[in-house]
Amino acid sequence: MFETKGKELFKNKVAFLRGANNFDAFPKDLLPEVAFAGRSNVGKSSLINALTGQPIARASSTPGRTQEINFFKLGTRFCLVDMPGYGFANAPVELVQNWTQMVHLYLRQRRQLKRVFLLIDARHGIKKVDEDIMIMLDRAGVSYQIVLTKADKLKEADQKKVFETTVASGKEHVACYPEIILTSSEKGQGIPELQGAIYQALEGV
Ligand SMILES: Nc1nc2c(ncn2[C@@H]2O[C@H](COP(=O)(O)OP(=O)(O)OP(=O)(O)O)[C@@H](O)[C@H]2O)c(=O)[nH]1
Ligand SMILES: [Mg+2]
Repeated sequence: MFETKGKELFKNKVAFLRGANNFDAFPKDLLPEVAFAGRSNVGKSSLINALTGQPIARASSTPGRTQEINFFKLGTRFCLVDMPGYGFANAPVELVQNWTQMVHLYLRQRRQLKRVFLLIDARHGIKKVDEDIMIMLDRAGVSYQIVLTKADKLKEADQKKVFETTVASGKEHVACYPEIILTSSEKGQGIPELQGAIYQALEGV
């Protein structure tokens, strides 16, 4: 709906602002933020690169690539926030504890956070770990929108199926935004829609 406005938003110059691994290191400036959360390897960093058209966020096939909360500034307009992923097998206990503490603090207390985009791998759908995060966000009253990723790995019929199941699951959650976006960072699918949704979240329209 706001694709043109969204596209304009992304004409702002992109710069890495900082990485933070504790609450005190979060940037103090009050630019509005949108954050990307989701299981490890779901494609958060890749999606940020697709949105900005620049390889600014480090992406890799090794789960747990992003371990800090990374802030990317778009001009003086807003920040994109790349979260470390959750739920990868054999993650060291300490890492999980640090993640949980830092991410929960960020999600619950960040006043300038306008919306969380919760990424779900289209091949797998919503898993128990995702449900847990959704419940936490519902309870904290943080509004979030589901973004399905890696659509290029599915046939069209399967894309449709996972889309419908995900819409139905989203309806069970009070803080979950009803519209779901199906994306592929690889093919550019859904990127204009997501840019529009970011505009909408920032403007509150
Ligand atoms: N086919 C396909 N592969 C993708 C897509 N998006 C990401 N990938 C691949 O998935 C892997 C993980 O991508 P990342 O963007 O690093 O994932 P992440 O969610 O940031 O991972 P963590 O930082 O570990 O939490 C990489 O090998 C990407 O190339 C997509 O749209 N299509
Ligand atoms: Mg990452």
